[in-house]
Amino acid sequence: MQRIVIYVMMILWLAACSGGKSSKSPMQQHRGHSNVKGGVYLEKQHEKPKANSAPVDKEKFITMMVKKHGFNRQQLRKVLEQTNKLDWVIGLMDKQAPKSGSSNVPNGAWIRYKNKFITPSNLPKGVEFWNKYDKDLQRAYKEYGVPPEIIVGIIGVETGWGRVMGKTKIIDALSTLAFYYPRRSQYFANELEDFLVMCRDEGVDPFDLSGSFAGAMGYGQFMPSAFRHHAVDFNRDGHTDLWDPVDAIGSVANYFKAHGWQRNKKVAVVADGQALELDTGFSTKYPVEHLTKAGLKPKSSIDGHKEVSLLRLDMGNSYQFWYGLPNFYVITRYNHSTHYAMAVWQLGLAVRKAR
Ligand SMILES: [Ca+2]
Repeated sequence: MQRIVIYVMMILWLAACSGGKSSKSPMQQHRGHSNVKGGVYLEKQHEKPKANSAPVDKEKFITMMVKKHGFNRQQLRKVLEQTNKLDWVIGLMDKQAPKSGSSNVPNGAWIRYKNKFITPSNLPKGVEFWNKYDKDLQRAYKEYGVPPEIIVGIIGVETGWGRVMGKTKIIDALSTLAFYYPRRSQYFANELEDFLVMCRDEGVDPFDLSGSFAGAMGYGQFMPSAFRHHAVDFNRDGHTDLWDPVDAIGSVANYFKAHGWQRNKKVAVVADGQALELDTGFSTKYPVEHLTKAGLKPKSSIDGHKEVSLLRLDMGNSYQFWYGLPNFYVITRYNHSTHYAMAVWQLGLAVRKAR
């Protein structure tokens, strides 16, 4: 995952040495330590695998891990035997069923959502985070093209800049959902797979890591598959650690770049006018002239785009329409929601303004 040539690493490593680090992340505290009964590390074992693996079955999952990743069968079985089935996690998952269609009468849904994040008491916390990690944010902007306000916005919405990173043992959450939640068991079995590989490769006891009830980890709440594909060792200490704010900053930036973020391009542009008859949302696509005919006009340049998505924010007494540009869509790759993406962006801009 590290794509930086050696001399850059050395320069950055030297730069990092002058910085000084305060508290240890869970990964740093627990690296090389095991609290699994019987002293279990997830070591490799060379064993001939069986064919026909089906990860939703625990034994078949273990066989797959042995075959695909060289895990030690006995150790992995022991690890999974020590996990707890969390029925409340299944309950919460069921509550997150897909939402029904939105109403056509404004009731302030966007205002309520936004007010969870963009508040007078929250902004100084964002300013503090930004100031503390400004150098790293600038470096992420330089390397990945993703500006500080987007990274600050994501980490702010996800965890309040590291204040709320989740207290559920990730291995309990993921094994519960992988083996006891039929609706999405394959998805979570894949996440459990990536989680166990991460723990082994990073030398961390899987029972030492906590996160969200769905298994999201660290400052940016990466799922294990996002760790595997997009996490980077941004402070160049040889470990990729989502509980380290600097690694999290680089990882979020890398995630955005991989999903098509365009450097120095706009995110969305607010419009004059109303178009209540049109479908809205981050995945809609309209030729710009179609929206003009419908009565909308962007309040500033839309960077020459011929097609945009149409976003609608419920302001309480009325709707506000926005032209969504490709970078807005990229934010929704983190969480598939117009409200989410708009809150990330606007929170980041509000923190920038408050600095
Ligand atoms: Ca690191």
